[in-house]
Amino acid sequence: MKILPEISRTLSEYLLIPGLTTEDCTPDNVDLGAPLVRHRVGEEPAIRIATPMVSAIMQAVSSPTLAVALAQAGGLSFIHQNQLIEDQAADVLAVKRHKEDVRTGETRHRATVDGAMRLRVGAGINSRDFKDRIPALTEAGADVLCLDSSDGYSVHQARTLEFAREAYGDDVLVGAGNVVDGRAFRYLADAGAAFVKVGIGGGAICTTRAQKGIGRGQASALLDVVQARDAYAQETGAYVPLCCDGGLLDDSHMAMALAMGADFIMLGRYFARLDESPSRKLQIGDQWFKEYWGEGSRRAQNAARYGQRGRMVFEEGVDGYVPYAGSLSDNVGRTRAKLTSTMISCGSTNLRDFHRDALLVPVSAESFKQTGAEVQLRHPAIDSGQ
Ligand code: RVP
Repeated sequence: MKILPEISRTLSEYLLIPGLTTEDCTPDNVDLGAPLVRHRVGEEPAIRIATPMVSAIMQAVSSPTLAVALAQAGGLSFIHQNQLIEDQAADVLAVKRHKEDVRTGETRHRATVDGAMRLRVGAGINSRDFKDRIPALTEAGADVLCLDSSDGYSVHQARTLEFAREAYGDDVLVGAGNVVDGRAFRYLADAGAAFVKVGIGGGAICTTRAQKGIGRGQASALLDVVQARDAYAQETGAYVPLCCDGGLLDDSHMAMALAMGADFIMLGRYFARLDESPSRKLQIGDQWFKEYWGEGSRRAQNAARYGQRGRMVFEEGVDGYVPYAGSLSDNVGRTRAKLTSTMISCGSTNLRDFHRDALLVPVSAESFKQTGAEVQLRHPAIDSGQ
């Protein structure tokens, strides 16, 4: 047994200190583009995204409708793998058939598209039926795949990556994860992962930490893995992008994750709240909600993701509701504006500079109290003295 000397920290425990904002730091000059897949340092990756946001590999999140809207907004979806192979392949095909959507001038230079101007889409896979699922998804036109597991530091993931590499070489790109430390990153990078996903236990609907005692604060996990990624790039010349996955409660957490070195962000709750997510919208009192459930919940029955056999013996996720938040394009547009504004304050015009120059500071418990000082928000009933 060994205990790490540092405390496990979350993204809320840091703030960014502004850097010098120069004339170049204007909204039009800020590039939020990120590499999605492994590439040689100094070269272009096979896939870039203009908006560093991808949707979680979840039943309640990544449907073809959401995938189309997110690709049009410059991000990318991963169609969930908790369904029959033929159904998932049909979902992928449905997105790839949206070719005509990107012909219009406005969306063209922002949208995430392939060489034939078809929208790009990703798909989840697992380390059990990969020998059948990978060929079917590839045939359907998936641009990138991602191993979907709560704990990716496993020989099963390495074998899946090896199968993809031997069967398809560089033609099939497979991300792996999730991990929370540098050792696990290195293992998956050596096994050929196209990108590595970071985060265990931080998801809004996740109970893994309580059920199994496994996980790590997202900031600590990310900082450790970022160091390993940079060392790996120096040593091998291969840059393996990092995806920060789960537990991002507000837009400032996205800025923090990107500042700490994440290349892009995976979100479940954020997208589940929107019109385009596949879950039911319902009214409770005078408020609208959308359903949102974890892949580790009894409802999802995603045993493959949690290494359980057959029906799930115990749950690692909950089934609930999140406040409805409107359309994807409005929300992603607002988030992009906030990230742009943060980067301008920090004096960066692209994510690579942001990674290099961001100055972060841990905050004390007292600072939290000050931020949360109680102010009664204005309300018509108070204003009218009723
Ligand atoms: P969030 O964005 O906080 O909703 O988190 C989404 C992430 O949570 C997913 O990408 C996945 O890694 C994780 N997840 C999904 N289901 C569960 C669960 O049931 N425990 N966790």
